[in-house]
Parts: sequence; structure tokens; C-alpha cells
Amino acid sequence: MLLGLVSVAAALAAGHLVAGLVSPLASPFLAVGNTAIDLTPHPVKDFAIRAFGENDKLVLLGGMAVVLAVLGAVAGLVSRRSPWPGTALAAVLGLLGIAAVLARPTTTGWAVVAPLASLVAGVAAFRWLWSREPAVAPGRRRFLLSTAAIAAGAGVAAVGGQLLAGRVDVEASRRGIALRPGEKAPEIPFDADFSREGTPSFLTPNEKFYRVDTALSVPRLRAEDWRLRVHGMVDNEMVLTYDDLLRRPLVEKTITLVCVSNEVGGPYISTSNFIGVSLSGLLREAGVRPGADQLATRSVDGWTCGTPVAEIMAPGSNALLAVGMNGEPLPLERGFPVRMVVPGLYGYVSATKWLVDAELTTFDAFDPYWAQRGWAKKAPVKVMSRIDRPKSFERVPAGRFVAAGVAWAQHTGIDRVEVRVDGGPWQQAALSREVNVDTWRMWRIELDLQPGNHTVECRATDRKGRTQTNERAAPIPDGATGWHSMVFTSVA
Ligand SMILES: Nc1nc2c(c(=O)[nH]1)N[C@H]1C(S)=C(S)[C@@H](COP(=O)(O)O)O[C@H]1N2
Ligand SMILES: [Mo]
Repeated sequence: MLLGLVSVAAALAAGHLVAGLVSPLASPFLAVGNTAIDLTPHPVKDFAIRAFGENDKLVLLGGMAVVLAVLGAVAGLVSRRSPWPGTALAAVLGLLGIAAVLARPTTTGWAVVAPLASLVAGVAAFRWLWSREPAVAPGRRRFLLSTAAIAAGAGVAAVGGQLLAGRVDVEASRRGIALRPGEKAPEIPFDADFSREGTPSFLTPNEKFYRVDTALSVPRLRAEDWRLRVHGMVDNEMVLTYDDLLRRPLVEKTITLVCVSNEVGGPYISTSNFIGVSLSGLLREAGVRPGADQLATRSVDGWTCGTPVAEIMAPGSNALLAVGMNGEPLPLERGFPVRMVVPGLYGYVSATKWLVDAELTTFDAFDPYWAQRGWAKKAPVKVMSRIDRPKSFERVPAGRFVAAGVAWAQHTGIDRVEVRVDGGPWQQAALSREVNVDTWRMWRIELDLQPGNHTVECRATDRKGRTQTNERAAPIPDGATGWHSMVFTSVA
């Protein structure tokens, strides 16, 4: 078992080291994990997001480590008499690694040597350690020393690979950037949130902004190396550098971003002062040809997204190529150096992080990542409201109680939020000061509660008179619907 475990470690570490040299994403461990993410059916993915939240990636990597350790141990156990069963298992795992790396959309040139190194190291370590396994007790020492040597070598290789992968100094690149938007977002008024009564703060601090993406390791792309190609159905193909972007007028806009995977009442919504350049201005310069109705964008790690051109070009559109959030350059996990933000659309059809390619095309001609997996090609954000206080099964004092939450109806704005307790009459909640129609809005209401168990529900109506429906729909294909409700207890 020990022999098998150490061989697996040697294989993974060798691949990680070589990947660090040629292409960090070609590390077999990461490539297998990324492939697993892409192949996971959406109900399992939804379950993982619900069960593990933003730790889903750690859970996946940990799970893979456990599976590989078990396979290694089994390889050792079935090879008591002959080394061939274990060798065969090591070779099959190695081939899987190669297949996973080759299947990544980002794999180029020499990347395949990384999983190849894993295969060779795994098989070689297994055969060598097997040959040194003692037939008699006095040979034990030699075997243990060999095993320790390989384990130590694997440790050094793994750390080396990690250091090599991180040698692109993105942090320095980010620190060197100063953003001075010519047009600042209006100051957020003090009464724009009810955070003292349980709602989120109006602007979400960068480290608290929700995160949803398929990237197992955060892409490391320096601003100096960044290029954006704008091509396809355009009159003037363009290639932009980061400096080109900063030379354009920089604006700051307060925008709420929301994820389609949000269940009713879910946490995947946040608001930021995004700094960037106007995307419609850029596309106008490129000259969008008639008939091009989809902007297909791609991130450096191969993820793809499709956004309606009409939404980006609509009058008053705040669609941005964003370079900053809340006064600083984008954090790495937010898509540094450049991402897209298009208010009114869920993130998966609008908010490409680590953006490197933009192609004008049609909805008929191209299906992006999530559309290939059964999600809608077009997904405007639905009218929604959420209860933040009380919390589920909270015990609150009977008598006067203030319930609070958030609501959003991007592009149209919230007209009213109504609340009812135990199926009673709807009562109108007070709304916070509106910042703009593309951001969330907070609500609060004073209730008078008898002791006992209660259910509180809320529903929002936008300025076009559309009321949030009570018809339950799952997030797939184009966003959840239903009323949020909360069961809690008032105690005398
Ligand atoms: N490159 C890349 N960009 C991406 C994604 C992704 O998986 N990869 N996920 C999208 C989804 S589904 C959402 S909801 C938003 C979330 O952005 P955030 O993580 O900054 O909150 O990013 C979008 N942009
Ligand atoms: Mo999302």
C-alpha cells in the first residue's frame, strides 16, 4: 500500500513540476479536476454549490486526492506477487491524465509533456520501489529508505511546480496600476441600505463579493501581457492592450451582479463600484456588422460566454470592460486584468472574467459554455426579493420586530416590496434610497408579533408593474422564481 501511495505522489508531483515549467494549467491533477467540473451534470454541480458553497473547489480537489490515494493503495495491494497489475493501473491513470490535459481548451504546444512526465514517473517509481521490496525482514530498511527518498523527491517537485507556476508576478503587475476614472460614481447615500437592520451593506467589500466560476486555479495573467482581440462580424478588427484601455475614458458605475444559480433567497448577489471603459463605445468603433446578434467572449482559461449585442448597445447601456472594483484594480479571482460587466443579465451570459477574446457572431452560430450544458442562451435578471432578517428558525422577541431584506429589478427599478406574515394581508415595506435602477434596493418593515411560530414572505414589483411570481422554478434554465419565505419564532 505504501509503495502504491508514494508512486501516486511521485506521478502527481512530477506532472506538477513539468507543468510549472511549460504551462501551469497542464498540471494533470488540475486538468483532471477541471475536466471533472466540465463533465459534471448540472444537478450534481448545483448540489455541490449548495452543499459546499464557495469551498466546492477545495472539496473537489480533496475528493480527488482521496480517490487517487485509494487507487494507489489498491495498486500496491494487488501487486503482491507480480508488479504488473499495479503497473497497469499506473499506466491507465497516466493515460487519463494525458487525455484530460489534451481535452482542455487551453492546452497548447508542449503542455502534454506534463501528464507524460506523470505517467513515466508513476510507472518508474512503482517498478523501482517494487523491485526493492524486501523478501525477507532485513531488507526492510533499504525499502523504507527508497520510499522516503521518493516521497521527499515528490514533495520537492510539487513545491517546485507550485513556485514555477507562480513565477509570473501578477501581484506586482496589479500593484503597479493606478486607476483614475474621469467620471466617478455618485456617492452612496447613507440611507441606501438598512445594514443596521440586517441587510447587506450597499457596496460589497471586494473580499466579500460572491464568487462563481469554473476555474480550479485562478488564471495568472499580467496586465502587461494582456491582449483583447475584437473580431468576427466587424468592419475593423482590433487588438487592444491594457494601456490602450486605460487611454480611453474611464468611468465608474455602481452595478449589482447576480448569478443565475441563485435559489430563491440565495446569497450569490453583490454590488460594486466597477471602473472600466464603455463596451458599446468600443463595439461602435469596431463597427458591428448587421446580423451580428451575439458577442461571444472567451477567457484565458477557455470558458466562453454569449451576450446579446442589443443589450450592450441599448441607449444608456452601462456595459463595461471593467478593470477595477471599489477603487482598486480587479482582484485576481475577479478576472484580473479585465472582465466584462453588463447590468440586466445574469453573470453567466455577461460577466466574462480574465477576458481575452471577443467575437461578433450570431446566436445560431455559437453556443457558449453553459448553453452547451442546458442553460438558456439569453437570461435577463428576473424581479426578485429576499428576506435577510429574520434568519431561518431564528428566535426573536415578541412584539415590535423589524424584518428587512433586498430586492432587485435591473433596468426598471423596484416600485414596491410587500410583506405578509402567516398568510395575512400584504403590507408595504419601506424602501431604501434608490442608487440607480441597475442596483439592488433594500427594504424594511415593522411588524407586531404574537408569541409563537410565524412565516414571513415577501414579493417585489418593478416599475413596469411586474410582480415577482409565486410560481416555483428551479435556477436552470434561466433563473429561479418564487417567493422567499422564512419560518421563525417569536418568544415572549
Ligand atoms: N472566465 C470566467 N468568467 C466567468 C465565469 C467563469 O466560470 N469563468 N462565471 C460567470 C458567472 S456564472 C458569474 S455569476 C460571474 C460571477 O462573477 P464573480 O465571481 O466576480 O462574482 O462570473 C462569470 N464570469
Ligand atoms: Mo453565475
